[in-house]
Amino acid sequence: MAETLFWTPLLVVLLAGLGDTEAQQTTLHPLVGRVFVHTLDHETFLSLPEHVAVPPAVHITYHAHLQGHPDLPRWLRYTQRSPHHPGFLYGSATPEDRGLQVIEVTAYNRDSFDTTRQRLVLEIGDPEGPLLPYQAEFLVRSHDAEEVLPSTPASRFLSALGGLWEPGELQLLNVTSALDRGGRVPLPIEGRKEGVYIKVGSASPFSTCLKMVASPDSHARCAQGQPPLLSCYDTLAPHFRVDWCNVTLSWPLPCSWGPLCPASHFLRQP
Ligand SMILES: *[C@@H]1O[C@H](CO)[C@@H](O)[C@H](O)[C@H]1NC(C)=O
Ligand SMILES: CC(=O)N[C@H]1CO[C@H](CO)[C@@H](O)[C@@H]1O
Repeated sequence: MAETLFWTPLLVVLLAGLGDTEAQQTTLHPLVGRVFVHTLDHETFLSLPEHVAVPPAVHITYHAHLQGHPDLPRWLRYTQRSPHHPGFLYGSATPEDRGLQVIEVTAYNRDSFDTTRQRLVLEIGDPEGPLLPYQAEFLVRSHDAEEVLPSTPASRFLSALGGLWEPGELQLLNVTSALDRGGRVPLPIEGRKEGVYIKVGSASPFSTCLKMVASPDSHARCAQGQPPLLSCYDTLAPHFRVDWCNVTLSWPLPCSWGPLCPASHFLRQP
């Protein structure tokens, strides 16, 4: 009896396969200048009956492109750790992307060779709420992009970062794999990560500590291989290993922080 119970879900999976030939359609609402993450879950594409778990051995890969084009729109990237893992579409839409974009996703079952299609209708609009003029980008060396895209690690990063800002809400603006900025793929034997850039924005000003770590003095120390001027407790450690030599701040106003004002080449307007 126990055996029957064990095998039934597997059988259902084999029969269901990636059966749906009609493309499913989902509407999503990315916001201009805010990070957008859409998870391509195996569940969604397997069209399993309810309460049937995805067998751990299922291999699925995805291909996504803008309708009528071979590639994704420039702002949107695709990543997947392995065919066992979910895929992610992520990025930060620019003002030119406002409006409708239709993304076609094809899932390939690597075991059964079945394919399933899904259409994602992206209605890209402007965010509501206050402007976020204070923006900072961090290089997190301990993680790959896929590891910070799910909502739990992302909000964990934001709440840990809260200690380095004047109180106020922080929002995720952009996530970029260090590989997309010229980083190198680490050798697997090194057990190291590719690294990920995380851009955060707030309506509240930076803490003095954050201004100091991004100051020309701090960058000069880094350039000489010395530790940066981190005057506060690293609230992100040990979970997130931030490279404090690679913090970039941007804000819309002329800098009035005197010696803490970044050198002009570090100043980037949002
Ligand atoms: C997000 O990051 C990517 C990669 O660094 C960059 O090309 C893009 O302009 C950024 N988008 C926004 C809205 O900042
Ligand atoms: C990926 C990386 O390490 N980027 C930069 C981090 O900051 C140092 C010092 O400013 C630069 O030398 C790196 O290129």
